[in-house]
Amino acid sequence: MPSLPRPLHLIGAPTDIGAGARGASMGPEALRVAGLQAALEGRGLHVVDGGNLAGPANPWLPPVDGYRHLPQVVEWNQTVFNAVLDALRQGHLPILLGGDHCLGLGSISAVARHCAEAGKKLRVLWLDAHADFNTSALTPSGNVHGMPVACLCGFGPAELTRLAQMPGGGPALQPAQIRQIGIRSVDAGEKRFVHEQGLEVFDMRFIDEVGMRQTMLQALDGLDADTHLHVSFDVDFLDPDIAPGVGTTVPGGPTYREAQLCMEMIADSGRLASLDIVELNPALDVRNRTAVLAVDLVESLFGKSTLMRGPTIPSRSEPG
Ligand code: 6HN
Ligand code: MN
Ligand code: MN
Ligand code: MN
Repeated sequence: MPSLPRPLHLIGAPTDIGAGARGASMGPEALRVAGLQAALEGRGLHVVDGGNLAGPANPWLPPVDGYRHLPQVVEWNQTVFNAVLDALRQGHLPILLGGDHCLGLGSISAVARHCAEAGKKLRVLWLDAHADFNTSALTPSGNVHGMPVACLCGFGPAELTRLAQMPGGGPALQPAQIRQIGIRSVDAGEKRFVHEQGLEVFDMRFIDEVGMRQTMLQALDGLDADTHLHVSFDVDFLDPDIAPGVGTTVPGGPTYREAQLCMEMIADSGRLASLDIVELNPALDVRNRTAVLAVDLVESLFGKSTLMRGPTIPSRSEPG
């Protein structure tokens, strides 16, 4: 049974502090220009745009001890953490407009903290071409946008792994709470670490073989009324043919229809309670088309479908 619609709260985080290319700092404005708020309001939802957060500029420096811009990454994530936690405590559904994917750390740390306070279970869907499971020892780049999942699981610098301040001092997430979908680029050391930690990865090979529908049934399996579902949507999840406006394109991603089905099935679960839209890079886009596509997909994520009522598909809605 879907929960009552709560106000959506847009939080802009205009930075590319963790990325390997400049430009994701323009993401929030590109999503606004593409009509995000009006599209969601068109679905009958109440949308509050809280504007943009502020933080340090990008000094564009090489890595120090395996991290690029760690002090600035910490500052941005602390600010995102505070804003997302505020929105959740107001009963709003936060939508983080990135910004690069290092901000998933602050956002999901806040969600984990909120779930701990509210006694809710947490499931995270990580839609991405990349596993983002590097550490300072494994990273080929030093870019922290390749590390947020590892940091959320407790593998990273204390300033980042302790952001959530979880009861008992543990990490924000356990690998068992995460489902990664669309993965097709994992670095060599990162791959070993993903296996070691037992992350559940629905990679493109899996999606090719079983299809997006079966993939999503598995990724969403076990959600109940006490589960908070967080979606971290890295726009490079999408095939670069339809979504060129990202810094780290990887060929062979989900098609338009596969991505729509993914979003529609998440909407059908009725559990979506927080969202990141990250890695959109307008400097690399073509006439804002990737932002327009992201808005289209987010509409589906919030329940837009082609027909009011389609023919019945066996076991389309899972019992429970
Ligand atoms: N993203 N695995 C590469 C790295 O530098 O660690 C790419 C990471 C991309 C991160 O797209 O959010
Ligand atoms: Mn990512
Ligand atoms: Mn990515
Ligand atoms: Mn749509």
